[in-house]
Amino acid sequence: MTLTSLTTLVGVPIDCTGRAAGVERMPAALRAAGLARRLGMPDVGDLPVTLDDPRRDPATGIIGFEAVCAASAGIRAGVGALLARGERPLVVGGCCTLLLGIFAALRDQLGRTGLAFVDGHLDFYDGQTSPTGEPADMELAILSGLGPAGLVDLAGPPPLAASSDIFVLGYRDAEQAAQEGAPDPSIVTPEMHLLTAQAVRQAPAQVGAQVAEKLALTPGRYWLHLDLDVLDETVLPAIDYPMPGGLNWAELAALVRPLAQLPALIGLDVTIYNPTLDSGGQYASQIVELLVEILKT
Ligand SMILES: [Mn+2]
Repeated sequence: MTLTSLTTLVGVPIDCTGRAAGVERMPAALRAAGLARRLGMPDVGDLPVTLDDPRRDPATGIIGFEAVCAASAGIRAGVGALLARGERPLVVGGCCTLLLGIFAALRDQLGRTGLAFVDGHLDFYDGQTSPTGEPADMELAILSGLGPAGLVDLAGPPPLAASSDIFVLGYRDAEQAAQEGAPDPSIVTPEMHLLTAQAVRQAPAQVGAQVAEKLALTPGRYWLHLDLDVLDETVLPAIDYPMPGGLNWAELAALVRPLAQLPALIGLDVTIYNPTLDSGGQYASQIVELLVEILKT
């Protein structure tokens, strides 16, 4: 008997600064906080991928571009093998870069798949406008077909995900991204569904339920991305790019639980918690409790 809506835990210990600055330790930290045991879920360990080249590639503007391509191929293969045997993975990052390999695997194994993208940031920079060059600034754009060859065409002709199948929930950096010259998804990909943190916070449970129902209808299956920086900096300070104006824990659980419960959910990734900023492990425990709360059936 299944006690959760997902079936297998897998870690992706990557940090796209290429400097092992902390988020690559997230899978180990959540395991130490009892994640697999609390979920009663088998744990297949970490995929053998890493990002260890901190140099920003001049051609693409992306840090460690070749390493990002290699890691994405490894994630595509590892997640693809799980999907091929019917698993519904809980993928613990790492940084948001892992979505590229995941969507390549989804396209290989299942075809068209929707995306509920719960994130404090739009992640729609390109290699030139990103202040950092981190691909975790850019993965939503790359998924949508905007970015360098080698990534946008990872699993065939772009895009990896159709913009009309993507719901972006909880972002609050649109003004900053515009100031820095990032492409604006409301202009570049007008079919994409965009809901700010402010909009989500008005009625998180209703938003989550409505998005889940829409994606379950079309395209009929979806992936859930959960970047924990959707939480406010005061309730989760153990992240690298803190921002005010985010959700609290109860609002996030209310938003995500309906999305985590429908049979159309193929898998979930959770990213961006940095254990080196959480010496007592307090936030690791809170993240484990959040995942239990949203995934238990
Ligand atoms: Mn993100």
